[in-house]
Amino acid sequence: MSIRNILIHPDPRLKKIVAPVPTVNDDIRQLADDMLETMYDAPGIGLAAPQIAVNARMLVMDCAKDAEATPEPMVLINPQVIWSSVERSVYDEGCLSIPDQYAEVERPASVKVSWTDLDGREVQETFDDLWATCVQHEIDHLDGKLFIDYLKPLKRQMITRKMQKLKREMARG
Ligand code: K2U
Ligand code: ZN
Repeated sequence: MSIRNILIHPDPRLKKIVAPVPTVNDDIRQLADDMLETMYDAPGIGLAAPQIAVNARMLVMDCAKDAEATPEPMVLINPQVIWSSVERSVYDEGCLSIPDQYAEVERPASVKVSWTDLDGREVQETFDDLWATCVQHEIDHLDGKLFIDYLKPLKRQMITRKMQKLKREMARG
């Protein structure tokens, strides 16, 4: 188990369309463990493999938000949206790769997703509310898309400049 470094935008590794996971093996199970540990440590409610610089089509999430709730960790390998609702919802999104920046993003309110689980079984589930927003946000990461790509160019540029400044300050230590 290890906590991995989370890439900060702008970074070309966050813009890549990542490769499917060929087989679910112990390396993938170890990666899922590291991703969940990294997500809970952030803290976050979702994390996609490219955010920790791993070129693998997989994501983890646990949107059981309140602290008392029993954790509901999910690992989705090679996820695909197979149905989206006509209804849309707006959520004030953030991103662990774009710290402290939030903006309203509109997405389908409900999505049906199919994926392979850690036992190599095909699973399908319909997500609503925050789970729907989160799973779409994470699947976007696997296609090199960030929530700021849904914003107007000026707003996106402003956020990117803030992140470039943050990275310069982090580099100075
Ligand atoms: O992918 C990520 O960077 C983790 C995202 C997942 C997420 C973004 C927007 C809306 C839902 C999920 C977040 O940074 S996790 C932090 C967080 C925590 C509670 C509510 C929203 C976002
Ligand atoms: Zn994100």
